[in-house]
Order: sequence, then C-alpha cells, then structure tokens
Amino acid sequence: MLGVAVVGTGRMGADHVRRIDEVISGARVAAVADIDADRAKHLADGIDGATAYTDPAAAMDDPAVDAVLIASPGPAHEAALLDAFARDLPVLCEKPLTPDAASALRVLEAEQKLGHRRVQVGFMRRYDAGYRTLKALLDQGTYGRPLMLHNKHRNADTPPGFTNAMMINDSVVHEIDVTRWLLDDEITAVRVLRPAPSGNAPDGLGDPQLILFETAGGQVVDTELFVNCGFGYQVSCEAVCESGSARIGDDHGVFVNSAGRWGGSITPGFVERFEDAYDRQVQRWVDATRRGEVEGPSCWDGYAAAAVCEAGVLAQATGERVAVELIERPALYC
Ligand code: ISE
Repeated sequence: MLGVAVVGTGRMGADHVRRIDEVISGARVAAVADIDADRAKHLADGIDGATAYTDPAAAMDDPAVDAVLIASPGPAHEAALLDAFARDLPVLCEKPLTPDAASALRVLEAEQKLGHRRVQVGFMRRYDAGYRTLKALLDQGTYGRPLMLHNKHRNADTPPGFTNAMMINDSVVHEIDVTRWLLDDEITAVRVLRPAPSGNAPDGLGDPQLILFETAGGQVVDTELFVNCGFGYQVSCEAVCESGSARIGDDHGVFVNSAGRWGGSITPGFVERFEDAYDRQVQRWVDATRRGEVEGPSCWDGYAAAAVCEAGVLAQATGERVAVELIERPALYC
C-alpha cells in the first residue's frame, strides 16, 4: 500500500484525498498538509491512520509517507517539489507545474540533478476517454496528417478575482497541453483575439477570447475560451486531418428523447466532466509508482506549458503574435 501525503487541501486537494480514500486501489492517505491547520486536521480526522501537518516538508518526513500529491496553489509548487526531490519521493503535481517558465526551469534542472524522473504533472485531460480515443486515432494516422485542431472550452462562470491572465494560465493551459500531446509537437507562437466582451463577463474580464497556436510542424490550433457562458462546462476538440476529421467532447452526459424533443445534458463543472479522467490519472500514478516507474506528463511538459502561457499572456495584453522561447529538450525528457 502506497502511503501518500496530500499537500494542499483546497478544492482539488480535498477531492484527491476522497479519491485516494474511496476510489483508488493500492494507496492510502498517510498525511495531509495545509497552512490552514483546522482544515488539515478536519480532513485527517476522517481518515484512519492519516496525520495532519501545516508544513509540507514535515508531512513528507512522516515515516508512513512514500509519495506526494501536490495540490497547493501554483506559487507554492516549486518549494514543495524541491522538498520532495530532497527526499527522492515520487510526486503527482497538479497543474501548473509552477506559475512561470523561470521557476519551471529551476524544477526541471533540480529533477535532472536527481538523474531520474520523479514527477507526473496533473494534466488530467490525457486520461479522459474521449481524448485518449482521439490521440489513438491521430497516432494511427487513420485520417492522414492532422492539419488543425478546433477546441472549445466553456465554464459556466468564474470564481471572484479571476483575471485575464488566469484565462490563459488556468484555463487555456489545458489546451496547450493537449495540443502538444495530440500533435506530438511544440507550440511556437501564440495570438489572442478579443471580441467585444459578453455583458455577463465580470468587470475587466475580456470574455470570450479566441486563442491561436502555431506548431513547429505548421499546424494551426484555435481555442474558443468562454469562461462565463452561464450554461455549464463544455470542453471539446476536433482534429481536422487530410482525409477526415474527428471530434470528441460533445456528448458527455445523458442523451434524452422525450415529449417531442431530443437533447443531452451539460456537466456543471470540470470536476464532474473530468471525474473519470482524475480517477484514472491518480490510479495510473499509484500503479506506476508501486512498480518503481514514472509515466505521464513530465516536468518538460510542465515547463513547455509555462513557456507557452507566458507568450499567451503577452499576446493577450499586446494583441501581437508572440513567439514561444524554449530551451533545448534535455536528454532526460527525450
Ligand atoms: C480550472 O482551473 C481548471 O483547471 C479547469 O480544468 C478549467 O476548465 C478551468 O477553466 C480552470 O479555471
């Protein structure tokens, strides 16, 4: 049984604690850490054998801990990752790896000093059944070479304080990762188009936005991001290839025929929409860790996403096409 320390017990952290406790096999919650001592204690009290801490490093030193799940806010990730590296513990780190490319690069360098991969980054869409089917189709080349992706990413609403930069760093970061993964290529430039904002957008938020990526292989990817659409959470992706196109994400939920009408349902939020993906992501991490292996999105993927986000935030602010600067991919991640 893998003893996991969950660092950060906000919305995602608490959900992962429940998941490890109730859904996943082969792991148990051995420790929880949160700067809010009461929140950590409350969670730990509900789980047999779990100890509450306020200091992530102290949780990692608990003898019952074999691995770490980091779900604290992004700015706290670098310190927690370096603490885990100092103890050579396997890590599942919620996205973003870190909030900017410079700190992601420091993490990348620290992991290389260990000489082996230790981190799986929580880009959970890679574990969604629809995205996995699409990835398999593209890898098999069933419809020829992919030329374009059309993404749709809609949230019902945003939490207070959600900013334009967060539209890129928190939301579009997922399309950045799936683009790189599905097309197996790097994003080289970003543009952001900003239509007149919806009357329902909070003050100062340019919502919706259209984000365009170019890849090294010459593909173009568009993402409609509309984070206050008001009617639910929708994520879809269509790959347009040389001799066909394939789309996933439209039919999530129940499809009903009744009273002379037909239609499906829309999930309220990302936790419901991607519940299976989160479960599969954590189970795969536990299984790989118990085999002594590391798989899934790497620190390189976290760093590349951070670099594209930086270019995206600049493109959003300036209206310009911004090129993405990446270091050469280190051997550990090839
Ligand atoms: C949120 O942080 C997420 O990670 C969701 O997956 C994303 O859809 C949402 O837009 C973000 O705010």
